Amino acid sequence: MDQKSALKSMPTEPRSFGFYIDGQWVDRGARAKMSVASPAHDVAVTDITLCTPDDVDRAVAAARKAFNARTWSAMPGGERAAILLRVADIVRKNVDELAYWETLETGKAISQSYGEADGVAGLFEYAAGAARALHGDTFNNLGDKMLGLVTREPVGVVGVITPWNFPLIILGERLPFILAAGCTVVAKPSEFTSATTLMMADILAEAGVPDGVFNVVTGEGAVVGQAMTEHPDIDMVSFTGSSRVGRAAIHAAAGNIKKLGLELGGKNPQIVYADADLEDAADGVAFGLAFNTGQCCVSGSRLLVERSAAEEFERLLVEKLKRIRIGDPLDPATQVGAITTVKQNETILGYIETGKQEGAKLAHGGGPIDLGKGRFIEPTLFTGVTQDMTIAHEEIFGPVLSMIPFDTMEEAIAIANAPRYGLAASIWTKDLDKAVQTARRVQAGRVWVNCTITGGPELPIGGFKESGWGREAGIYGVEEYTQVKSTHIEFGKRDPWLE
Ligand code: TXE
Repeated sequence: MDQKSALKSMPTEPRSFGFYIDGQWVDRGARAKMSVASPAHDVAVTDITLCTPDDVDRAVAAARKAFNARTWSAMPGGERAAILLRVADIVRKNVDELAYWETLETGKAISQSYGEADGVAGLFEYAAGAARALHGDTFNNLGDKMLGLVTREPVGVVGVITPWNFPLIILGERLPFILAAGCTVVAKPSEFTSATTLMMADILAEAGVPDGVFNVVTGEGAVVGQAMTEHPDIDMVSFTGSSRVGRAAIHAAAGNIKKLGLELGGKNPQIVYADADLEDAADGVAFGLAFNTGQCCVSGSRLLVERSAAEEFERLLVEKLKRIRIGDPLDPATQVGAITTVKQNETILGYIETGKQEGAKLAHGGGPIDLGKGRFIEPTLFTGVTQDMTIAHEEIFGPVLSMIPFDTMEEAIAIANAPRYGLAASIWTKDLDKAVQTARRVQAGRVWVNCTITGGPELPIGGFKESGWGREAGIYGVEEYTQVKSTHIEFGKRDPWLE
């Protein structure tokens, strides 16, 4: 039995982490700590330091010192690329450890954690190429006397605030690109899932990332995250999380007019036309709903089905939902694990109650699953959902799907675009016209046709409307962490202004 197929045991005692500033692990000292329990086992697995605003100051000072020293920002792209490739290599060597701790803290299926750790290696490899490819522009059309240069410079010190649903991969979609651009970083993972971000500090150091380039502070959002979004010496914050905190970050960033990247909520439609391969579509919709227990910003949480196929599709989907393997996330056969936080568990069950009270019909699921320990929720399908119902437009962030029938493409697009969010959309049809026309008109940063929640580092990530600002990954993702400078160079004798 290889490591991937063995059911790993629980740690015998919680793993204690300090935090990481200027290439040094900082002891917890007198600071308070927080114990994190595995959502699937109710066993304490990690101890996290609750950093203070002073710790944030020290981390920012280290990142600023490293940025100003220019050891990283002025390093040739090729050399930065070599280091980022080494990071990818070391991530691959540590994939077992990373996947294990990711699953212990988030409750997600270990097979998924392996995929995500491997994905992070791929993101570093792609960003290594981008570090070499990043370039500006030249204007040679300004006449013989003038040459125009457009250069890109790293934006400076970047704060990265990440949520608990994908601690490793969300960091992986940002950090390699920020480093490729030549910036330095202060990262703050969610207080519920800090382990893998802290583990990345050792991996980056081993790969040769200079001290001070990557720093990690841990602790509560309202203290540590808030201190970062307000900090006068952080040039840009990349925030991924709730729209509520995203909005607060916009206000906090006003102090020094810092640049913001925001990836916020979603209420993503799965649009199924009657001519789709309904078996494939049902499988994809089940995956889009249940992947990461629906705690996913791009979850397909609304099902828009053409009315003529609605009955047949509901039957196919319910049959698929019954077959999802939910259970101990450390079991390699498990497809869907636990709900990460106590609060999120209550939120999801609350929305299920609201759906029932507002008159939606429960076609499948609708409650917790009792496995004797941990927090698990059945994949849940509501039919008879109308646009005015809460479950039709609010982000639930759990395995709850609202089915809404439509008659025409116009109507499907109108329903798809109704919520205030615009993160992702999936379209299922064999008709090229419908696929492309719908894809062009749906308001979403990511569109999938006959697939869902897939992709690689090449394509950018981000949202329309209240789903956020800016783009991560792809070449756009590196450019996001640069600022553009225009330089005019005049040749020869100046035409005098004064006679
Ligand atoms: O997110 P928070 P929560 C949505 C989802 C979920 C809801 C609440 O709907 O039910 O948000 O989740 C840090 N200044 N998403 O409350 O609080 C916090 O420590 C700066 C969507 O857990 O937004 C963590 O590191 N930072 C989403 C991060 O922000 C602050 C992912 C996210 O936590 C802060 C997660 C503050 N004042 C939740 N307060 C997605 N789109 O992927 C907290 N934080």
